[in-house]
Amino acid sequence: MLRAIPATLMRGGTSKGLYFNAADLPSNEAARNAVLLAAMGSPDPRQIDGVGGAHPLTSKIAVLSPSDHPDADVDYLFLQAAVNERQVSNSQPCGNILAGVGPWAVENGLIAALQGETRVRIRTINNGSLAVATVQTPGGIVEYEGDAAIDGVPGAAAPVSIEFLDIAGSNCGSLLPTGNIVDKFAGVEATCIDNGMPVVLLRARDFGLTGDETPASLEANDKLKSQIEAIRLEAGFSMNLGDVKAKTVPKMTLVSPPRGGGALSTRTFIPHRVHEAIGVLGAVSVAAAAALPGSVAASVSKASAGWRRMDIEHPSGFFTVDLELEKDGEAFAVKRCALLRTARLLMRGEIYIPSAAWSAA
Ligand code: NQM
Repeated sequence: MLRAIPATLMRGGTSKGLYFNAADLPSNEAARNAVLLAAMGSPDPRQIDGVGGAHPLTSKIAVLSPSDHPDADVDYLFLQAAVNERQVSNSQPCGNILAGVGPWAVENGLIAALQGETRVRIRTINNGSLAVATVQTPGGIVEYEGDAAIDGVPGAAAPVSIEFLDIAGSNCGSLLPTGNIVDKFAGVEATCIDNGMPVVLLRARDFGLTGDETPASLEANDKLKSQIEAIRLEAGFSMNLGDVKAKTVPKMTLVSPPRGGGALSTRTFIPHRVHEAIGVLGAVSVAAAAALPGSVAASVSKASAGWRRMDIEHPSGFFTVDLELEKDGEAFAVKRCALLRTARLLMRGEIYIPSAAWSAA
């Protein structure tokens, strides 16, 4: 018999996924993953037997619970369900799905709403980092409608502002995990950075590209994809991530000079499909790299360490990051990172899971 589990379908930033209360999922990891794959309809290129949208950006999951951390209200575990493989990965955080966590936490009683705005302190379990999301709560009720617009999402919605605390090195141990501002993999110069997301920055022109190719044309370029994957596998070891073959990090970002007045232009492999925009923490990491003198990103960027706000260009517009770096001896440290997202409640109810998934453990 099908089994019903409470779940919420939400758009978080430019991604979409299911939000669960951890207590409603099996505690055994293998059984939990089987349930989540069944919920999304994976593995299947169309995810026809589930609610996944047949793309990694719409096959995402948030597992939420009250936090026992003194500086957090909510614990957020991000899980990426692969579309075509029987795989659920906790190897990366996700700042887009994070945008829905604050509203979900208020609506599900994990934190009491204040009049006007409610600040929700969130710990991302994947890497232990902390963030504060400010949710609009006029009259003590979450307001999803508003006039904030983000590129990659049609229309406008209520703003969810997010401030990240202490994210530099949260996945790899340090902002520049290889200890170098530039490395060489397979003869190609790269900057490896972790300001919330492990990212390898490569110059588009080093692959014979202009950098304004569409995601579809990059995805159709098999030679490019295998070159980039070879670099990714090598960089994974240098970034303290080990063998990344089955991991969704590091992300691979091709950078080129800005076209529309931003700091630089990007195309990001996440890591096999190409992002239609750019991930949140991906953008924050790219922004930090662009501000670091000598990096691959800085070599094509108009930004400098003094910039406080950076528009990162991506295939569907701009991603604005507020960033403050401070000089720490010869190196730079990240002092502040903040940005604007929106989120939308799409559906709340129960997702029906075949019994075989529950007994998968
Ligand atoms: O970088 C896509 C997304 C993401 C991750 C990915 C994200 C982030 O757009 O914080 O948001 O890079 O897998 O959801």
